[in-house]
Amino acid sequence: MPDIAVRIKWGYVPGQPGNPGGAQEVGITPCDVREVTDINGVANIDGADSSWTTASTIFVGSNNDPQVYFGSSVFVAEGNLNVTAGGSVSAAQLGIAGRNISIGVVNITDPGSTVSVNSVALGKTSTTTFTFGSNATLNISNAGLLDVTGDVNVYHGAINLDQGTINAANLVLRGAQLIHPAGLGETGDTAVTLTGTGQINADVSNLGGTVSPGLSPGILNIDGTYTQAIDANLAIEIAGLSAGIGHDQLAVTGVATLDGMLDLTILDTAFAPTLGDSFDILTASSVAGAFSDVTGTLIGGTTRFSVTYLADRVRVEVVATAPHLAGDLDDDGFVGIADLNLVLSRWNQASPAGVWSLGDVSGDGFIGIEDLNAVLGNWNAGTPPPPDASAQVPEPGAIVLMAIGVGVLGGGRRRSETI
Ligand SMILES: [Ca+2]
Ligand SMILES: [Ca+2]
Repeated sequence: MPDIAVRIKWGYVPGQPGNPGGAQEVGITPCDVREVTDINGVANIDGADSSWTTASTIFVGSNNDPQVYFGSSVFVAEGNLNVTAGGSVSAAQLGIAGRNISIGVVNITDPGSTVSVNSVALGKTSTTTFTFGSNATLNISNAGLLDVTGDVNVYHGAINLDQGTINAANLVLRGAQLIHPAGLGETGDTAVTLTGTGQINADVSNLGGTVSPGLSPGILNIDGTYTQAIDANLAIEIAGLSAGIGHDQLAVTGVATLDGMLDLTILDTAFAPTLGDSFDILTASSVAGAFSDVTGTLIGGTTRFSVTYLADRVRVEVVATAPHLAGDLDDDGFVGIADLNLVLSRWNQASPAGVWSLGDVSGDGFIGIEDLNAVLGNWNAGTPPPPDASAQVPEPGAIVLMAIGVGVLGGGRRRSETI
């Protein structure tokens, strides 16, 4: 008979008023409590001799109540479920932050720590709506295990893996595919992310979220298929040549079916991609489809990332291109305020040498006056983007004043740095 080590403060448990024998909830306010502004609950399942077993659903944060209370009736329900040092939880389902404005955090960490359920939902449990203002987080680390016989659905929220494992039939990132609950008149927040390193034994469908392998850079393994839809995003960081250490990789054992966005980011100031470098950012048994949009492809004045779809992988290669419009650092075909802001936003910082998209036009691994002059020296060149998509262009006089001011500042710092 395992010990039970559950601590719930201000939550309510089966048999208590408001929840007669219903689901076990961590950090839940009963629906008829309107005056309460903060309800917090914590359950710690700590140690190999600790377990929490229920035949019903565990809600962490708040459950799936269709009502939202505004004004004086707004409340925040925060729940935390921590499964550590070999503790185990078994339940029918796990719901995290299922109500608007609620916060739910589940941590599963250490070898032997396991949460076993039939299904998991982050955000509202509906296929067409999502919670807004809620914060559903599932962290699985250090060999922790989420063992699901059915599906994991992320309607809104984040799954963070740090050498953790998820077993499931399907893991579905919904996010941007969802619409706001009808009639509430609020703008929804659709952020859905799957981040980190570890093992997912499931078919993964990224319908409207962002998959970010690695904790700067790393490999995320999927034993199953990976399907990315038009509204979804794969974020890949590049800081070196080897997968896992130098750059992110999504390693899929099944078929990868691709659409949507690939977002490339050069990360490390010590690494600048050079002509001929290549990076296998996704591996699979086979690759179908292609990303509909790729961002972050500009490297230098004559080099770019090019995406190649091979039979069993997606490879990003550094290729030569015709000379790029001088000073167009953000690669929109126009030299203007966006490019100036890019230089100023990284002013006086180290940079991968010669990476235009990070501001280093001069190739000295530093964002400074030479880079500013490269932008100003070709100001207004190219074709301006549509007016509704562009920022205000400052008066010429303001540009001169700005350049003078930054020039004095930049020159001074640059000199002091080289002494
Ligand atoms: Ca530009
Ligand atoms: Ca520079």
